[in-house]
Amino acid sequence: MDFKLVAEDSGSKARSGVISTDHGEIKTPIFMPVGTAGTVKAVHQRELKEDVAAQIILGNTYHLYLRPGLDVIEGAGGLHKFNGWDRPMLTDSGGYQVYSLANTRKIKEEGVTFKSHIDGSKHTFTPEYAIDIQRTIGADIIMAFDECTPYPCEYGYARESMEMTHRWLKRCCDRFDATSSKYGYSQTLFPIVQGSTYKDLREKSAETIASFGREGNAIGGLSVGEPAEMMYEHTEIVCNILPKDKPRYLMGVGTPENILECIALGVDMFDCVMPTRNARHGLLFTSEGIINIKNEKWKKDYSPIDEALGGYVDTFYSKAYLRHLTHSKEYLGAQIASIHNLAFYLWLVDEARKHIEQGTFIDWKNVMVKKLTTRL
Ligand code: PRF
Repeated sequence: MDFKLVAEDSGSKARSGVISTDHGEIKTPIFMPVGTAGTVKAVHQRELKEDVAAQIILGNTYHLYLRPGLDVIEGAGGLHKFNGWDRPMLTDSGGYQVYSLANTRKIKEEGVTFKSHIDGSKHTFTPEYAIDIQRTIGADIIMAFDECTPYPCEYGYARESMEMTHRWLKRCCDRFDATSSKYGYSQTLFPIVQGSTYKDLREKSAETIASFGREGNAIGGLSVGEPAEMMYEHTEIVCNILPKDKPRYLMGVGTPENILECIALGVDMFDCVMPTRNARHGLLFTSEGIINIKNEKWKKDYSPIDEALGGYVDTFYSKAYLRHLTHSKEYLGAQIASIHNLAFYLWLVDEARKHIEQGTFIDWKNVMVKKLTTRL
């Protein structure tokens, strides 16, 4: 993997760049649609390319390991071959899903033992095993195994957890460096900063993570219920320490507003279930503001969903039709809304990139944030 900075904004810490992987390039800042189980819910791979313009998608170690299982993915020749997505992919390590989804998990120095949310079966993820699994899944960018602390979190617990995450990182790196990719293209490992909402811990963690000298770095443990201002504060602390010449990935963030604010702080990569999950409930992010497509207001609004985006579903289908589909719980409603919300997120980060490169980012961002938080 390689990262080249293209432009830096003069009015903020925003930057644009290009990540190169064996499955192609990613222009940053970028949003990565979440494809938990090897599929971005309700969206075809072809639509992801043509209508959403996704450059990289995410998969989850926890889910893919439990179902379909490693033998199935390895038999296909890795996740790219299995799901037909031939552009870059990233997998999260399970170091978050285990805490948010699995039942009765036990965290020890050796690793985490948990019960599957699917059938209750018992499993253990160690840092080494999380790497082995991600070697088998075969994503281009894989994540270190960490503990994401809840919010709020007592200082003592946050410190001990962070220190364990750092020891786990050493074990992840050792395993990663002692093994190689299985499918003939290269993989890279990103470590994850933790430290809850404590400034000194965040600084310590960012310094420790940076000292590992990996090709990119991630920020975890945020957007877990803390106020947005607190998330920005800690993102800023960490971005000011993580090396400038490597991509920075803020995990699980966020709303369009969160993304723009964090781009201004120097974040390059984002992922979140929000655009797809909200879409399935009829909540749309548009270039004019937020829409609940179920509202009476749209019953006879035959205007396109979002003409400014210019894509197929946004110019072809009307709000009234999408409202009808959503009310009728039709699959096509979820599909159109998901494609729309993702296309909007990808449009937003692409606009951000253009404004960074034109030197107009901050003024544009301030206008956009107002617009995007308006409920129509
Ligand atoms: N760690 C990992 N994945 C994550 C997070 C984390 O802290 C978050 C926190 N927002 C989302 N996804 N491994």
